[in-house]
Amino acid sequence: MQTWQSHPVPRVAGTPRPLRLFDTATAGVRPTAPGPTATMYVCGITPYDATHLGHAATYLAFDLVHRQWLDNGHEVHYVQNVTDIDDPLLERAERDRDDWVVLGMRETALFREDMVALRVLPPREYIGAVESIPEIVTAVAKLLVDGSAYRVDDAEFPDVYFDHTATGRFGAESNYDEPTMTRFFAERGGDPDRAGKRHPLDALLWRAARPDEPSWDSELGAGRPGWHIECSVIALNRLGTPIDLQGGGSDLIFPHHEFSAAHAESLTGQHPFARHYTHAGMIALDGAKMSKSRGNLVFVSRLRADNVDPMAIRLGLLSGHYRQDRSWTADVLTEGQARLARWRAAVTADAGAPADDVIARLRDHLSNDLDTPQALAAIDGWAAQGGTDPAAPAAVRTAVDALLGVAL
Ligand code: 5CA
Ligand code: ZN
Repeated sequence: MQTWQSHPVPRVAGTPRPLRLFDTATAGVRPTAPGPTATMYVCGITPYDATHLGHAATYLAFDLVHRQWLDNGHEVHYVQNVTDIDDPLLERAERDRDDWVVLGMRETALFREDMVALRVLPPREYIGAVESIPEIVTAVAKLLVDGSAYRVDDAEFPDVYFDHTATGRFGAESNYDEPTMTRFFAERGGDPDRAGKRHPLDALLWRAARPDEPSWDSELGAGRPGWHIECSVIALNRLGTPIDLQGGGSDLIFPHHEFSAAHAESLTGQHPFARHYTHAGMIALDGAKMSKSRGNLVFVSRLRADNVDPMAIRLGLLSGHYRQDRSWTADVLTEGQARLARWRAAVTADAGAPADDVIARLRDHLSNDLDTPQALAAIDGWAAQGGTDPAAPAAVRTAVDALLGVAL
């Protein structure tokens, strides 16, 4: 898949701070410690609808991780997938009498445009599930050989499942107990009642071809991939293991990231798959979780079409902490717009308060588990202060550009 357009990230004067980030597996804020090249895999969209502000907030959180690592002098090898074949895509295409391939291409193109407008730095590799099928088949075949995977006893549809006990570490990523796992598995795309599974929690690796569904010929028989194995394989084959970070929204903690870790750990024999599993909170609209099934979605593309400045959207989403479930409201956008105007006035003034101190505080807050509310407050304080240093406005503008991704 084609990734989206990048933009230069300026260097910021002063001393960077190593990034500390919350890790779901160890349930605490820990330092990230990448080598010269930091490796990050963030789960991409399932392109059956336009990008809403919940998706955008999640990609913005990992864009800040990307920027903190760049500030610390690391290269960042960032990989993201597109789930361009899965049940929700097929269901939407059927509902709308659309072609599932065209639907996926159209929504992915719109997503790229939204990401460019929001100034989200692109992944180095942007990989679709469909183009990865040969890699996925090889991995599933390996899991079958070593006994981590099995076929259900069904002559018509001999689907392949992953035995969730294969690594002996299941639960290490989410730390959920079995009742919680059982509930989320059923709610989030799992099939606990599929006849022939060894255990209700076992996850689909390869779905044998059904009439009227797309399928691909392979050594496993004709079929299509399950969801979690897609992310394990795309990440492993490009980034190796362990990766520095696997990211997504908190609705991916279980089953998706638990299984993508378990699949990867079975394939490599190494633990952990990721040094950090980091999850963004859910964005709601006026108090109700923004979700496609509820239909209460605010699309980035809709706001752009209404001439809302994407930098005001960015500031609105960053005004809350990335891990906090929070609401998008008209006020959040209005405040984002007002803040953008104040900051623009301050960085185009002839002079301002000295920049060193505010840039140091910006770095301190961002390196502390991406504390954007405090980071934004630090810039607010500087902008309100005024001063006589003629070099300060340009220096703050550069720091806000590089570290917060906001073009003033
Ligand atoms: N393709 C899979 C991941 S491999 C998927 O979950 N796609 S998605 O389109 O449903 O979601 C894309 C990303 O947006 C995921 O990280 C998901 O956790 C996140 N996301 C979805 N809804 C929200 C929301 N309301 N608030 C914050 N993030 C959200
Ligand atoms: Zn994923």
